[in-house]
Amino acid sequence: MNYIKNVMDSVIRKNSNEKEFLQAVKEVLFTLEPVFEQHPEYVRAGILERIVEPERIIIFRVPWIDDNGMVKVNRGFRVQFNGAIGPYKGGLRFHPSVNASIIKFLGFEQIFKNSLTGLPIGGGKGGSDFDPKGKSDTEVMRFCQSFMTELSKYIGADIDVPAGDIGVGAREIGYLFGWYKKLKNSYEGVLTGKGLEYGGSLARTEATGYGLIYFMDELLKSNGKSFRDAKVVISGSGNVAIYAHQKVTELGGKVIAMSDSDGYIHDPEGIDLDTVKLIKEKERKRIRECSSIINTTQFYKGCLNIWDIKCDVALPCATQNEINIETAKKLVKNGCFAVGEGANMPCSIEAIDYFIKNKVLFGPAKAANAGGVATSALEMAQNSMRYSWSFEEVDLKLKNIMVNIYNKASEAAKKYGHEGNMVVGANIAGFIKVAEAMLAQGIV
Ligand code: NDP
Ligand code: 2IT
Repeated sequence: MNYIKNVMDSVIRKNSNEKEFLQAVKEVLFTLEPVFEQHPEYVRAGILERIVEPERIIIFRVPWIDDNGMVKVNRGFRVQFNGAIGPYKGGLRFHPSVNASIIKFLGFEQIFKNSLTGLPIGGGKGGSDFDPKGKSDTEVMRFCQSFMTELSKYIGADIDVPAGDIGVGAREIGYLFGWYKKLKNSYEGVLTGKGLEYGGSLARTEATGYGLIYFMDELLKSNGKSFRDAKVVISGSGNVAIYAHQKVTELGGKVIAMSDSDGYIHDPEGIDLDTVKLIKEKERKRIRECSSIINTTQFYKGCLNIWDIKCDVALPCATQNEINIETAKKLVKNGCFAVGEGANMPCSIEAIDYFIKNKVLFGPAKAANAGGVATSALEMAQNSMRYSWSFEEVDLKLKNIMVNIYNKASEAAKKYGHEGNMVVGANIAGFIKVAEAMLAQGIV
């Protein structure tokens, strides 16, 4: 369709050096063709031209003092991408690779993901090129305080509500929340992923990993398959990977490999989750340490080689572009029948096309990993009510949300002529709600 190609060309012209952002936009735009054929009013209202342009990007200096008294400077970002259906919502990533392209790709994806949850949250994302690895707790605290000193000018419980992502977990959220409260003298649900003692929601820690497995379980069941006795490979060993492992195991599957940025561990008997939790969550050490605790667990250098292992289900839960076309071919050749994206954009566009062409059951990130942000929205709801639900209540709501996302995406795929294609279905279902809200609200 010429219209979509013209919009894409203009996005390429304006953001030519932002390859991750261009990848994320391209992946969405070309799946929306059947929508624009049926909705000429979206063209007239410039919905597409508006949705690819962030409402606002804030970039700021973050100076802090390390334990040796040296001043360090990092760069902070917040992109408030689209506020049509609710306050901006999305995580903060602290990782040395963070730049405008990465934050914009994540913010763009977040618009559609948040829409799919069915909850009132707009799309946003932020972060910094700060690396929490190897820093002391006091260094991390000073960094978080400096970061929040600037960020606090732009966020609020009804404006923009950040949360965690890579490198931002319970410790960082605690420091960020404490400093916001001190600066603003206001106790509000301005962040999610908070500790249970100060306004966090039960099941938020588990939510992305559990949600991924609830979604994939639905996809597998609808195609006559299940996790029972499935051999599963999960990349990463952070928040998403750990709780995906827990739920896969509960459903009778066996997780045989996990990784971090140094390499991967393989255990044909099944990776021992308590050991991974001890090493990664508690001691903040490298995953290779697991092999010195468990005899049957072997460590191999090079994180991307994890996909050489023969598996039934692959769950990339580390970072963007972990799986390219060569890796996709290897997985298919080895008999992998399902891929679920726990991470954001872990598969390249060519890899996704290859999976779909080869009838691999594919759960795209926007749908499959939406459980985290959905539970963040449940945390916001509980904060507004000044009340909290039990673990079972939140977990049940999460499960229902994931099943609903699956149903919405499969119905949209069918309605627009791509039955069974969850990529097309998730993009279209996520897009239409935002497009309708933008149409109703006029040119803003
Ligand atoms: P964590 O920081 O808890 O864990 C990240 C894991 O991925 C670590 O094992 C890390 O290894 C590995 N990793 C990170 N970057 C790289 C890299 N460049 N190369 C290889 N390995 C890497 O983050 P999360 O588990 O929260 O996030 C994982 C993914 O899930 C991200 O894509 C995130 O955007 C996505 N996501 C997270 C949600 C959440 O609620 N937390 C919600 C939805 C999606 P190491 O320790 O060596 O750095
Ligand atoms: O990518 C994501 O959806 C997240 N990192 C979670 C965002 C959130 O606001 O909980």
